[in-house]
Amino acid sequence: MTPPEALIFDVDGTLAETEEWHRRAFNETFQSFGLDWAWDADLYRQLLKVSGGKERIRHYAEVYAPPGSATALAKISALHADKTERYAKSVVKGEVSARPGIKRLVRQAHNNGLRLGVATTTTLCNVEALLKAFFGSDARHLFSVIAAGDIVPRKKPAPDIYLYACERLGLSPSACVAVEDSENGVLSARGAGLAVIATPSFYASEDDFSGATVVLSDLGEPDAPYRFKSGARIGQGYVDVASLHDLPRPVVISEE
Ligand code: XBP
Ligand code: MG
Repeated sequence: MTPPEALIFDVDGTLAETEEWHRRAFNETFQSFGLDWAWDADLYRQLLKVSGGKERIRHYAEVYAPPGSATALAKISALHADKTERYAKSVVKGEVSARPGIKRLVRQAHNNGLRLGVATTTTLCNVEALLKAFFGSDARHLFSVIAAGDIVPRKKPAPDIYLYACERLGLSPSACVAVEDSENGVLSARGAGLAVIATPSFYASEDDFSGATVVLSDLGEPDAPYRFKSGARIGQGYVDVASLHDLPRPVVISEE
């Protein structure tokens, strides 16, 4: 099989279990704005069906209609900016750790000439902070494209962010492999025509991953193998560049 030319990573849940830090930051913001709102883990799992922090606040205010909703709806941008600042501070302090295999695969892929990209719903400065925390000053050289947040009008599960990332890389989606952690992410990548390695995150553990090419507990490490869940066989306990060659990729039917 032809090896892929690029790997495109989702951020939240994929590079790290960031959603717990997002949830805490949302709750701190609500308190500081005088809103008597508290998103516990069960509620947050439901709210994560809506991609994007601003969209999630709006959804909660409109659908759950808790006290203070009208005020919150009028202040979504300010609430979200405050939450973003709080979240980024946690990342900068080094509180968030990379999931197994992420740092190893990113560096190995780059050293082997694969292009690297990011396709995420989260805000750009969150991504920059996380990549800097994980890869230091190398981050800007490792990733050729960072597609984030509001750069496309429709967020995941729409395919737009992956189509945008592939276009910026100058590659066909069939030449790229996505790494994702959630059903919305898999639907987005698959809808754009990429093969998908899914590593379900804590909050997405009950999601439907049937659209993924392979589902693994994580990317694995040589001394800490992944648990295989379903789909194509890839690697011997950990995903590396050589094992990507075996990953089945969607067939492109060209229009004559
Ligand atoms: C996951 C999301 C994000 C984060 C919060 O993004 O839906 O909205 O929960 O980020 P992905 P913002 O898995 O695509 O990385 O508040 O910055 O939107
Ligand atoms: Mg994700």
